[in-house]
Amino acid sequence: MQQTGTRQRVLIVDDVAMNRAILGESLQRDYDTLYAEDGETALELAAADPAPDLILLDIILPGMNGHEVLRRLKAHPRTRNIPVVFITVKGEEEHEQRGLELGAVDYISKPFSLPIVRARVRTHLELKRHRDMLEDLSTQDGLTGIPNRRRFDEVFTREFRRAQREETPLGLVLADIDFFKAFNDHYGHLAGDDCLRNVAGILSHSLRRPMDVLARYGGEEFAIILPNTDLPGAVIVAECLRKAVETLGIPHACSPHGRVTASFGVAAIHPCAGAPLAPDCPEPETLFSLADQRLYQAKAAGRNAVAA
Ligand code: GH3
Ligand code: MG
Ligand code: MG
Ligand code: MG
Repeated sequence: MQQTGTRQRVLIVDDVAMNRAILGESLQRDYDTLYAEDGETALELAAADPAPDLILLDIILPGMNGHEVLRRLKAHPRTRNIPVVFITVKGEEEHEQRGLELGAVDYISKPFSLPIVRARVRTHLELKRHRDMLEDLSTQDGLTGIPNRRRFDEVFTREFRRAQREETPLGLVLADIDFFKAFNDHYGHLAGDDCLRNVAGILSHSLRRPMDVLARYGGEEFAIILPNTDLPGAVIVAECLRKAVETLGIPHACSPHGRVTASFGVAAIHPCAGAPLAPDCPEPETLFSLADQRLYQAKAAGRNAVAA
């Protein structure tokens, strides 16, 4: 995800050192520049985090040529959406047509004019920034700034499939604020919104590993995806989150706990060697509904509790 205000990154792929130097010198004032002299290095840098925002790609390269590099970029979800501009001596119409058909956003013939390269780069990077903003808006929750349900569904399915493929465990925690309707009724909807922001903030701060994903998946409901975490591990995380919400100490006059608390349901898959598809949990939805049932058990057990 692109942070507003960060410098955009341009990957320059050319086997001729002089070309890399000329392009780099003209772009590095405004952008972070990365360099590759062959296709393999280009693919590696394109898949890195943070990814480049634009790739200037030569066609004639030792080994894998530029067309093949672009084909492979398009074949992977991680690199598919990085805009690619061909910049090449292959100026004939058929080459340009092939490049554009493969999915390049632009085609510049060598010898190039630096001001024109700079102008085109700027245009494509502006488009990329706008696309990143739209992507953020469509996957972030407006109130709390954390991933929304759409993003949760995407990440959850991806992590579930990865866990099955790599035979690693995957933990899921569902959290629901206790007596939140009464909180709104007593303190007002704006205070309710503040409470949601604070709870989202403390949940987010309490997660230590960058791969854990917290999302708001409903009104006062949150989900936490814990890659590589088995059930006992996920219970420890959930207990720590429960404690963190309680410790926030937001007064709640209508709760028997006297403060804002949340209940947690925990479930996990443990694919074991030789049986990657846990037979009782073949689909992400099954794991989700298991965590949801346990959330209701935590509610039934008096709330401010973790059930697994
Ligand atoms: P329980 O302990 O069983 O979870 O009870 P509850 O009152 O928390 O559950 P219920 O589902 O009855 O109420 C959820 C409330 O959350 C009702 C709804 O108005 C409130 N809510 C949902 N989204 C928002 C929001 O964006 N802002 C505010 N302020 N309130 C919200
Ligand atoms: Mg070349
Ligand atoms: Mg609820
Ligand atoms: Mg609730």
